[in-house]
Amino acid sequence: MAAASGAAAIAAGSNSTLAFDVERVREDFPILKQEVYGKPLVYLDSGASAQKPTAVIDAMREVQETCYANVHRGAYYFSQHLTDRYESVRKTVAGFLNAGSDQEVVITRSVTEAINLVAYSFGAGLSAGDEVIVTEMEHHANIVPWQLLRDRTGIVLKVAPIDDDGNFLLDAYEALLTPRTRLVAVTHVSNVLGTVTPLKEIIRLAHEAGAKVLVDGAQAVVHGKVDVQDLDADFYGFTGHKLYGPTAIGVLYGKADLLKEMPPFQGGGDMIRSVSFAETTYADPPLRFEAGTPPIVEAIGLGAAIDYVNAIGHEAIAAHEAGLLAYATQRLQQIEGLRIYGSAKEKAAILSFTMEGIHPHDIGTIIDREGVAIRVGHHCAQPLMQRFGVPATARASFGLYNTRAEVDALARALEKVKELFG
Ligand code: 7TS
Repeated sequence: MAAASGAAAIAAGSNSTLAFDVERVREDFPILKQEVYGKPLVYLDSGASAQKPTAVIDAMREVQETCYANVHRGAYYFSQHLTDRYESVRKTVAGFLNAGSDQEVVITRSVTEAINLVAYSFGAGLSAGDEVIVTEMEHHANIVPWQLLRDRTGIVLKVAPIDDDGNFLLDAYEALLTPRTRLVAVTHVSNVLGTVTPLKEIIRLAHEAGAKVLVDGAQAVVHGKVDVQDLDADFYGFTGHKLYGPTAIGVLYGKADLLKEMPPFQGGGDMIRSVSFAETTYADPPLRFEAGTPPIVEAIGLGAAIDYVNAIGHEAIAAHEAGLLAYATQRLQQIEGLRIYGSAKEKAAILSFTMEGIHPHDIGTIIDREGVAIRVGHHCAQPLMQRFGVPATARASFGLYNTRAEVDALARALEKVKELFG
């Protein structure tokens, strides 16, 4: 696989945190040179989807230009070669999450698909009266699959609360656990509040109650190192496009003993051992859960994205983003009438806010003309919006390529919004 050009962002020396150079990182992302409305692009929507470095774009092009074929079926060179590369991405992901084995890594098309897979397949072992706990700050992707399961089987869905700052309330959660709790489905990082949930405690308490835990890691793998063995997570899902990789690729990590007992999610090629009209037997995991031609090129892109992030280093990225978050919080707090949602003790670089008397959509539209791209709306977390009594918020989310100058551009643009509405 092409060497990550992110290595360019690391100067000589062993301490990658000190060596992080955001201007050099930005060179890796061609789109950041674009202008919109004659203004430099200030991209503050990485929480929705991150921009792609040249290493990812090149890896996907290289595969399609030089060795493309279908995987897992060809007797010929290119198919075998690409099968090896596809399977090596499984190893890259296993290393990235510190999974015990690459056979615990299921390649999916998104974290949404990963969660639906667990809801359908693990959920097949649940029956009426069994309980699943989610939290108030879940993305719809970690709510609706459980409601569909509830409709199919009669499980009981419980909701663990948060406080007004967005902190996860461990005691209230513990009180929800019962002998009927079979699964806790919880986000690692809230896509609206930035809250980092106390996962180790959540998982320990769930296990004490005999329940398994599925973690939605969509916003977490981007901001810091994840170690599924240290967490003792039973399932952990994430999505490629927020991790500087392509769309239509995701991952489900699952403990081997759990995956082994789970029935297939979808039927088709690749997931079988043998098929006859009388009876079909299924492949072992992870292929049992990868029906049909997989997202081959996208998997190669994900592998390149992980190599890129690894080359820069999680510590360096986390330190850079923590600095941006602190600076942005301080800048935005100076704007009169601006309210920030989410000030949890541990927080990732996501800033949701409203401005008194101004609809978030107006904020988004006006600052767009200044070249500043943020997300406005309910962020696919309508129950969380209801929790805070707002229909929508504006949200700036930061990636490894963002700068303090861009935070200043955001603050200036928001001051303009105020002037217009003042
Ligand atoms: N879970 C969380 C925590 C997310 O933030 C998102 C996407 C998803 C699941 C779904 O990811 P997908 O790749 O399967 O679609 N979040 C957002 C967002 O915050 N703005 O746009 C998409």
